[in-house]
Amino acid sequence: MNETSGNYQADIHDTGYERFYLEKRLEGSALLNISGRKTESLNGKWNFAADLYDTCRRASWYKEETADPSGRPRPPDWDWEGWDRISVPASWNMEKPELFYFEGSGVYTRTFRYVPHEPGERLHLRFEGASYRTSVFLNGEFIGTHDGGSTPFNADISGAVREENRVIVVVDARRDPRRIPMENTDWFNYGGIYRDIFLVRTPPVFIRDWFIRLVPDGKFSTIKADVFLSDKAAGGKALLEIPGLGIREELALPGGRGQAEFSAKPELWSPESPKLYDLRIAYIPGASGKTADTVEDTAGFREIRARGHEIFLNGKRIFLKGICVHEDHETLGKTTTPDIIRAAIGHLKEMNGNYLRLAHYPHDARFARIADEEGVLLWEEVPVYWAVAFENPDTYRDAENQLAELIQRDRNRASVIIWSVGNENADTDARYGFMSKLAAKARSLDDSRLVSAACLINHEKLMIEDRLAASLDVIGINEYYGWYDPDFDKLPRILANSNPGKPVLICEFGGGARSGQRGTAEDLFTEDKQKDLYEKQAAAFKKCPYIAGVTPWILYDFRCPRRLNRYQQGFNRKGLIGQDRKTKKLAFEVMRKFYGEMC
Ligand code: GCB
Repeated sequence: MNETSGNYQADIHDTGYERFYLEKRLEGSALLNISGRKTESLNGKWNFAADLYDTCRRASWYKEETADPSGRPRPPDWDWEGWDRISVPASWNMEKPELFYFEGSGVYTRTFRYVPHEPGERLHLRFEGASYRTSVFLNGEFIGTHDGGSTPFNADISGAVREENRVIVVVDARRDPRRIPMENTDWFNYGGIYRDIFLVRTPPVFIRDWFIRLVPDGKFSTIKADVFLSDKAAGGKALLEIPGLGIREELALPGGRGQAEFSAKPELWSPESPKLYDLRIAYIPGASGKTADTVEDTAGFREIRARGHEIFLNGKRIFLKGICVHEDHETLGKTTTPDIIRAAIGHLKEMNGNYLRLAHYPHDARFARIADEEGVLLWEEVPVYWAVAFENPDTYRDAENQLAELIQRDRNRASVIIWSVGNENADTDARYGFMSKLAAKARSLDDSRLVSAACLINHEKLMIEDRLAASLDVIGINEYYGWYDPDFDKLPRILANSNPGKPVLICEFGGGARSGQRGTAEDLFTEDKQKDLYEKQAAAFKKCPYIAGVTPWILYDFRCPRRLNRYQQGFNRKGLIGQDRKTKKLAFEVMRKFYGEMC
């Protein structure tokens, strides 16, 4: 009992209770590259409670205290085993009708058994994605908190794990103006542990990450490799082998990391020929030459560069024929599967496309892996979307961390050619500082890709104008002429007025159409109007020399609480295919034809 307040539970007066949970962070700097490691899945049914008032964290339920500090018994308000069961991974909104609109804290719990396989091994708990703020507890101990709804994170739980374990995960999906994204977005706010969760065993000192790429010098003959150990105090060497190229290179690892460049003549990766090589990295700590850790991965070698107003893949000019896609499924929400990813890639190829914009946040890690195999180029982005709290340093830290986690996760994927640092943000000094710093961060983590963002048009001068462009390699433009601005003729004028000096990607255009709704080219939400708009857009793009690619908005209709008219019914209907991910609208054929004609 709290004597001063006279209440039974002091926590009910503690408005700053969350501070404690923000002191220990699970962040990108500790992100483990799990490629080639054996994982033990914790997917399945977990006990779950919707904890609208965040009482698990306020009242420290994870401590499982059934007495107050004076020893007086206290009735517990939780009931782990008595709670409902819910699937992991899943967007909780899709699990039960009463959770459809739930945006609070959800408490997940389960038990697991752990028996070490090797003396001194470390055990990591790995999340591929949970939205948005995730606090992790094991056996009564607070492990750490992660912010960001779409990037992976892991916690070293070696100090807290036992043979029989209870893990508790609190996922808070509230929308908040300080978060990335902020509280207003044009998509549905799915919550929960919606991607895989598993355990990973490593040796005491292990290979935490690596980065292998072709040096982008136009010669296609130098490979650069970085290897990062878990421990900065560790040394020794790494042996990197790429058998398909006859490569066996040693990297010294002073201070826990090493870098090397070596000559090679790889067969280049491209959409037409997505050649991947197997690679293996062994960590050899001491003079005995004994291997302490090994990882395996695949790598494609390709060069992407921007020069003048063109983009070059492996030295050849390329027009990026793409489409945007959200991670949104009618029955699974934000949870995805390899089949769903392959089907989206199938639709892109049917459209004669070679490129996807994964909007507006990092998609499932398997997307880029499958794109590597299938030969699809990718734009990946962080949800620095609309009116982010650009002046808030904590918001910047969150955005930068999400960017770092995305880049570390996917920088070994040849398919990824562009990092985007944001979408349609109003031009203020704070936004300029925030986003140019993010662009610099992207470059510091990756010297082998292009950096972009969806930039701005000056609607008075009718030209592409955004001071952020100076920090980017490629200028992205979203334009909705013929839809939000019904005066389509502004588009050709804008394209003629502008002299961007860099390649421009039209990273959005489009209009809404409900599947099967017919009418004339004047009737809103008909397939006929959408088709007409696409025809006009395609004709304007063909005449513009500096457009290096386009990604219409969007491949599939997607759920969106802002879209409530009779045609939309809770969905953004700008898809070229309906929400069933099957029914094509008339404009699909327009894009198929346009891409078929573009080289
Ligand atoms: C945009 C946004 C996208 C929206 C789209 C729309 O410019 O970038 O997230 O969904 O427009 O449909 O209005």
